[in-house]
Amino acid sequence: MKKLFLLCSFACCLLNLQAQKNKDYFVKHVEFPAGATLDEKVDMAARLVPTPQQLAWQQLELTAFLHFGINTYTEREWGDGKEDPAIFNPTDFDADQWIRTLKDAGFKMAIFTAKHHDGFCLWPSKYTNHTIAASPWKNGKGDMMKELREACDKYDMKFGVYLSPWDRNAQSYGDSPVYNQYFVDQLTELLTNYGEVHEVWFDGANAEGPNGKKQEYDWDRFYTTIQKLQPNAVMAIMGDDVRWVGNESGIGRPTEWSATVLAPGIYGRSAGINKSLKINNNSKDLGGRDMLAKANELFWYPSEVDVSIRPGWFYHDHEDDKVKSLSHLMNIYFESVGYNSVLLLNIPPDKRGRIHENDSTRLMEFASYIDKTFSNNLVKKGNKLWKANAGNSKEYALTSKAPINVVVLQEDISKGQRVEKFTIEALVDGTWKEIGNGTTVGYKRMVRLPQVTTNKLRVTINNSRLTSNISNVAAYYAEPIADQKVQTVWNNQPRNNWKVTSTSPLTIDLGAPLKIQSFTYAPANGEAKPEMAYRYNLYVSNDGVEWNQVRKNAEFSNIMHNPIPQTINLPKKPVARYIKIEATNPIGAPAVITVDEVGVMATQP
Ligand code: FUL
Repeated sequence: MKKLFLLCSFACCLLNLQAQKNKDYFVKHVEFPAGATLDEKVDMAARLVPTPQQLAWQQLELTAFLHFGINTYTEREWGDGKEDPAIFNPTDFDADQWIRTLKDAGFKMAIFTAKHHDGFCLWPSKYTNHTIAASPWKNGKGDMMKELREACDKYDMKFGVYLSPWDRNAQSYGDSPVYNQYFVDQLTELLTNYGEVHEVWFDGANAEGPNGKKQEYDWDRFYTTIQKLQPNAVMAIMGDDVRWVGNESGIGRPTEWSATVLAPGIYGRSAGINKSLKINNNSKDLGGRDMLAKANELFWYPSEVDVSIRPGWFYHDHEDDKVKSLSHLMNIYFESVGYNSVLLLNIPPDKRGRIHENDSTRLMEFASYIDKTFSNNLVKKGNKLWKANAGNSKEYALTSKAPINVVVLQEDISKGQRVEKFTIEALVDGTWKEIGNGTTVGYKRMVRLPQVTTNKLRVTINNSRLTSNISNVAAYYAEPIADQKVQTVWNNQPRNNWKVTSTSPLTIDLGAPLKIQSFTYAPANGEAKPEMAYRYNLYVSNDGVEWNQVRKNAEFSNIMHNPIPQTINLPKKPVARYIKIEATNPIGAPAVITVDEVGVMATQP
């Protein structure tokens, strides 16, 4: 008996030790001990976790890039550094409009090209004359980074900076220590004078300096400068917190390991490691078992998908009609955010210094579509943590029998990325039918499926590294997106329930209280008319008596020249039965808007 007791205690002790071991996490980096077996490597890989900064960054999901600078005025994508600052003269620079638009579109951080490869600085750097101080904008007295900072503060938007290491204007470029000092000085200005910075983006593009010498960057020094001045910032691309997905087309990987064997380019040893593993940012598999077997180190180095809403990164007039369609943008969204990545979508402000109407209209459509699709999760209790071992399944009831075509899975990555293979089944006519499968999950995996009507799902974790922590299972119905060129869904409410209670200002009783996501003004037949609306105030009400003003002195920008539907997103989604729009035409007289020219996207409250 005593022997049995001792044996049991010993076994318990071993189990405890094992549990203890499994609780040990490695933050951001782990080196495998010499001679580690594949099983030991897999065990360690499962316990590699992000830093708090990397985790917070991943949770942003949607971030925006704003390429703006001397190229905006030259039709070029890469300036050569010889541009005359005199050409830089935005006529209507409006930081508020940039950030308000991004906020309305659901973005959580904006990254600005403080300096692109041409070396022209959007802030009055003390260390060069090639800055906005030498431009006619605000007579050389302006500071764009400061105005952008203030707008970010106003709209609670995180602030990031793109500072191109490659500088085609700096004379010292290629004279490594001198240029490195110059770069650190500029970095210090940006990271000291503009409040909190959450992402520092160092482009990988590089070229020979004017004297033919190659610039050897002092990445260690750049890195410590960031850590010292902005400890909450992640360092992207030529950094070791955020990895470039490997293309600029907005396409992620269906198998996306944040715990990856790809060594970040800024370490001296990285080129050798990546060469011996025969991998680069573009490789298909950066963290599977085959790769673990060959590797000695592993990095928490999650992927960022950067892509422009237009063909170019900078604004060009001729691309005004080439803004990506909603279906294209949604495809990008599903293959970035839905593939365990953060989307960094570039919206290049135009020559005026404003986000162009075509881009903002598309962004609002994008936001409404995402809102509409993902505000109706059909899975019950999907966010109850499920600790799944390989082979485990779990059934999830739907709120009702309904058509679905998207399933979202999430792992609690603060405990590591672990799922290696999963299957999704739906109960159809009493039998389980496989409707989807995949490999990695990570922070978020969206699986698009052929439409199926069901009231129950079964998720199986076929392969897992240790125990997977499934933090969310959700299902949605995403409406098919029709021809993008002509059709935009901007009203989803039956108009026969509506009653016009006043024509001036136009006031509509929607028939019942609704949760309003957006309001659209679509000039009849897409035509500009003298009496059309330009400036407006928008109100909502529950009783038609007390009004809540949701937009004040706003404008349907450029609607006279481009009379396409303009959508006003209402991120707070007010619940209201009445809407009222007070509008004036382009010369300030009362505008005429008919009920058929407005629409709302709304759900039941
Ligand atoms: C590239 C740059 O060369 C492009 O101009 C752009 O800034 C893009 C985000 O990164 O490497």
